[in-house]
Amino acid sequence: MADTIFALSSGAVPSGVAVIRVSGPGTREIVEVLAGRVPEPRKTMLAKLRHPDTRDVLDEALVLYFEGPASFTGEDVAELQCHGGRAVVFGILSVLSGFSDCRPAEAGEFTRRAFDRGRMDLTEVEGLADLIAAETESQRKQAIRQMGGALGALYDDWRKRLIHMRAMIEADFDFADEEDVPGSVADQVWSEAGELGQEIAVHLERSRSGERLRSGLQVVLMGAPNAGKSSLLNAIAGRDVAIVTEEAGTTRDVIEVHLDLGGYPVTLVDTAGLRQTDGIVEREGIRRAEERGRAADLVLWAVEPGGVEQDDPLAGLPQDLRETVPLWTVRTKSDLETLPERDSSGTTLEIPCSTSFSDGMTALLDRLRRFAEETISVGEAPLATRARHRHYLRQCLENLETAVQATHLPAELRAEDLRRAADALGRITGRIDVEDLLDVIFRDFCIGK
Ligand SMILES: Nc1nc2c(ncn2[C@@H]2O[C@H](COP(=O)(O)OP(=O)(O)OP(=O)(O)O)[C@@H](O)[C@H]2O)c(=O)[nH]1
Ligand SMILES: [Mg+2]
Repeated sequence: MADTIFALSSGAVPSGVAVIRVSGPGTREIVEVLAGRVPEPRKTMLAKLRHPDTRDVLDEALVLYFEGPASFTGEDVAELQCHGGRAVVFGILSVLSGFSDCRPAEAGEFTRRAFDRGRMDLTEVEGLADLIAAETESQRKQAIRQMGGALGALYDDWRKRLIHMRAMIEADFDFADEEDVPGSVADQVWSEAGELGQEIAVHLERSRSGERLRSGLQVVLMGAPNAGKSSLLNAIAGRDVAIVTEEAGTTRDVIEVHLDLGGYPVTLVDTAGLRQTDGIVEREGIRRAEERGRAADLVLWAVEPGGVEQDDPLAGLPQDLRETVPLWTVRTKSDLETLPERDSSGTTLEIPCSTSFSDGMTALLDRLRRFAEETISVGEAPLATRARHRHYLRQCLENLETAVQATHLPAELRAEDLRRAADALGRITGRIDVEDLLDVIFRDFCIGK
């Protein structure tokens, strides 16, 4: 029999109210001993919680009881909503450890039990983790939809279609000798398989948006030393995050701030100025700067007045980065010079900007917000949100395409590829052997969830 587990499920104490959650076969008895009786399921009861031996009053609390399987974990669950004082909470937790087969929960263990009992599939579990981690409105929306099962339902539907197709193909080759089974059944199935492949390909194409929304857009400030990158970061963050001096080569570490731009999550990254140098620390800073730049969704290339030769405003930026990452040139310190009208035939968007005037800053932030919106806006359709999803979607699609294209192969082999495609989807929702994955997924949770 499983242990009964318990944990403080609300945030750090002291707090006004603290919620202690208990789940497992011993829950009923524990509530009875502590509160005197077990409330009707799902009805709140105000009760004095007493020490099992001394009968001392530990606290007066609201007690909720959920009878399994109609509970979060699928087991009997109780929630003790007590006062959030340190001594109250730790007193109750220590009394709970005294019950036999009752122990503190591990991180994510309540949710793990919900998954093991089929109350949630893996995408819903991940949605819940994302909801707890969500920092902006759009992240919250995406997480809540995924936690509600929209993504899992989509994959289940595709999986069922694949299983059905496979059954049709197998039926077709079982009866292939009989005259009155028209060969067009198979043709029909393969054309449906082709259509499903298209749907999955489109979904896969859009999965980057879902992932970016989950993790935030990476916008990296790069440029020559002293170009004004750190000043820009500080001005945008509205606080003094990075050190600013007139000395070239001030910043060496990579510095991040998390921004909420109109509900969209953006991580703005400040980096070391790029130049040839013998300093080991600075060289490492530059290496890291370029590495972050390569992984960026957008590079803001900072150029100060007279900072670079006019014929190549991007001088100093590695060639591969110029070609692969979207890039805007930010003309910093625009207060120091009246900028000449620029030829708009230039390849990058140019934004004049000064941390001494708010005008350019507002325009820059506005453009960033629009960029975020265009890159990661959430439509109505559920999006894949993790590299894990993308991995199995790709696997599914490859198998499906192999099945559809292998017209020269016997139907048995093609049906086998359909099975593999369906299995790949089953791994996303956790319907199929994912044991090795589970620890990784649940480890991300906090204790008490
Ligand atoms: N006038 C004016 N000076 C600025 C502006 N932004 C930055 N500066 C000055 O430019 C100098 C360098 O600024 P930083 O923000 O440290 O430049 P950086 O690009 O981070 O430099 P490194 O970290 O050395 O690569 C400092 O003396 C700032 O005060 C601006 O908008 N107007
Ligand atoms: Mg700096």
